[in-house]
Amino acid sequence: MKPFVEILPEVQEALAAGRPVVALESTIITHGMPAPRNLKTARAVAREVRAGGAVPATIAILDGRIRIGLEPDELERLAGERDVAKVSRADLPAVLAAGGVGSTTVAATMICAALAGIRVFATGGIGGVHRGAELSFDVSADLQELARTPVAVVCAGAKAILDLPKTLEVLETLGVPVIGHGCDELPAFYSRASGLAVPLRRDSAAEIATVMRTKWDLNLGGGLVVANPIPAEAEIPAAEIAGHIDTALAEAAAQSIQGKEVTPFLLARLEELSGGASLDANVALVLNNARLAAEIAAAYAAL
Ligand code: PSU
Ligand code: MN
Repeated sequence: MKPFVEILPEVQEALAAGRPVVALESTIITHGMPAPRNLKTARAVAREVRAGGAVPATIAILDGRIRIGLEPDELERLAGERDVAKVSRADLPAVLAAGGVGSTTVAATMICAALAGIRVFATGGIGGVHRGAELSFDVSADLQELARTPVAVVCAGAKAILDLPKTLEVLETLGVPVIGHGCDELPAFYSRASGLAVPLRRDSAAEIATVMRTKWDLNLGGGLVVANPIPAEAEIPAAEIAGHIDTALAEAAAQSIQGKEVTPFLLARLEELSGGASLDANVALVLNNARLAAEIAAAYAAL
């Protein structure tokens, strides 16, 4: 593993001492948000993790190496670079072999976090089952990864552009615990509620850490979804964003957008259609998830 993985000394020291570390993904930086907001947000998310008493470890691929934790100039480089490969499980070996640069999705970030021994990861929203998946078969590799890699992913639910009932069904099939943090309904990314019951509810970081610990002590392997609703003051009511989502989906279909491009296309169109409101909400929910992830990492480290 060694030649492929480089861990920032600060992160390595924290891991060796059993101090809390939170993994952060990089696809949200390169494909999820436009510059310069992406870099600003990435820095703010890392600060939020530190404020919560954990060490942030942004994960990406630079010059053919998996990097666990980035120096400030490296984060800036990644955020400013164009045509960065979006790297999921399937892409990891080829990008590393070619010595390339890549940003890691939820799936790939989970893989890299687990390699480094990091158990908690914060993002915006996980990928899931796309609407129309019964015809397109478009199901994010994030779901399979949650079934196999032992990392807790703190998110605001699955992205609202997806088919949330089907996403929940697949997570159940795959044996992935979905824990609502202080909520009875699955959060719907931009909105706090989805009308769908969340399978489990826990109200504190300590209780969530105990579920994680128990799952892994049982040798069940795999990850967990910790679904954390967007703060009330930042949410976009579901009815308000629904029309924009339909419009963006229709445009994606008309333009035959496929594969990896689907999610970035939809997020970018939603931002335009909502006059920037979806981006503001996305930033707010990621920061909120970073705060909770730091708390969970601290609670897990204390067990
Ligand atoms: N969360 C966000 N914005 C994003 C993503 C998550 O707030 O852009 C990224 C994550 O990297 C996730 C990916 O893994 O979107 C899902 O892509 P796909 O649907 O192609 O699997
Ligand atoms: Mn897909």
